[in-house]
Amino acid sequence: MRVNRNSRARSRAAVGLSTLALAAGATTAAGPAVAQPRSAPAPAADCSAAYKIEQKLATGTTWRMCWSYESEAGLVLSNISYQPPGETAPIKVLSTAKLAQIDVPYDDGSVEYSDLTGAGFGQGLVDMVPAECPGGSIKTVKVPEAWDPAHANVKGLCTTTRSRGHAYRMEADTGNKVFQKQGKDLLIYTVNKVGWYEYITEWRFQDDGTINMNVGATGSLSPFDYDAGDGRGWPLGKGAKDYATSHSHNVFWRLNFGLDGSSKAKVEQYDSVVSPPAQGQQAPSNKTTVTKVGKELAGDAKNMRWWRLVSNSGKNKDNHARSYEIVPGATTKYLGRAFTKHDVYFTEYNKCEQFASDNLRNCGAGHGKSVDKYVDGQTLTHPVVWVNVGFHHIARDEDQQPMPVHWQGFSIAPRDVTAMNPLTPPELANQNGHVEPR
Ligand SMILES: [Cu+2]
Repeated sequence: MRVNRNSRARSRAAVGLSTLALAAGATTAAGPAVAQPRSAPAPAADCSAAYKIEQKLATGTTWRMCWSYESEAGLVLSNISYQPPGETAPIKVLSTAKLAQIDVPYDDGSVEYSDLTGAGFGQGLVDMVPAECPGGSIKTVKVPEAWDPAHANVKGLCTTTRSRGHAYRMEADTGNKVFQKQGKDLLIYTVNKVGWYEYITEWRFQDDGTINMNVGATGSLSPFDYDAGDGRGWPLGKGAKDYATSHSHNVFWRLNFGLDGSSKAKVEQYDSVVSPPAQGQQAPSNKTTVTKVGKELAGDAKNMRWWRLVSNSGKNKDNHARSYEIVPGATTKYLGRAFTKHDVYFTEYNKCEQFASDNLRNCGAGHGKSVDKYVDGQTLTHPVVWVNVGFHHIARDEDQQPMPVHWQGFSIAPRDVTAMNPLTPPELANQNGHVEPR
């Protein structure tokens, strides 16, 4: 038997218990433990000082946001804005951003975990030691519905900065001047323990407006999960006796954009098709077309395909509509579930659609509980973006012990948010568009 399953089961039981305890304290206690509708997260409008994150990076860009913590999804970042040098006011990017599920099906079909909604991800927030938040500070997080009410306050949220390497480099036309800048990032992360695993949820805000979101899996493989003798695992101990069962980690993020302060935005899909060289041409040609995504969409990544969210009203100083591009990360798509079959979902905002699967909110009878079901033909006026990044974990000898962090995630990058490179040095500020050589 897999004792880790028992461990997981214990975690699940604990979730149930805490919810029951909560329900017992409420006047309308009734129904199954996991189906309780939860109160919505606090509005993103503003936050008190304790829940504010504001970081001016050495290169002059300021990121501002609020943070909060949900019992299942864990860290929630809200009201996220970006103010690069040269912009007189913050530019809002996202209304809210958080994880929406970690789905973990085992290859032998024996079990599948919903780590956020069914295995205690939120309650599993752990204390960080100062050394794992180098150069930063660790905030105390009050975990709602903590399993151990005596330990509901966890030193669990690190905010710090990190150097990224070159933001750019360019040799001047004349002389030997080199324009170069070393990029800086704001990092925000938590560690959540689920069973034997520890997930690092990291948000990285670059000084050039790019946001990277990644989940790193570390901790350890279940020490009891070594019986995959059916060809669905990998031998880890001496010889070929201890087989660790392979499994997938399908991580979902939910991004509620608020570009330029408005939830209204358009979605566009771009595709490029390369054709063989025409007669007399040196190279193949490449034609890029845009498809307006007017209705809810379950999208599939494809070579030379990408998506962006375009502000309905906000424009940069070149009079170009501000937008953010979704930059996919490496993924191994798991085809076993309807909700894992697609890489990105664009759905019309619905407050009760909070999780990519096993949605805990009560959306009424007949309303689907997973993101594939949320896509049902509605017109997109306030799009919510769900991104699915999968990792098929076939364990290796190096996974013990501890297991090295394996990262999976993606980015969003500004496209026409500023009229030029936001870190352009003053000497080059006139080089926008066609410039006559002097
Ligand atoms: Cu794994």
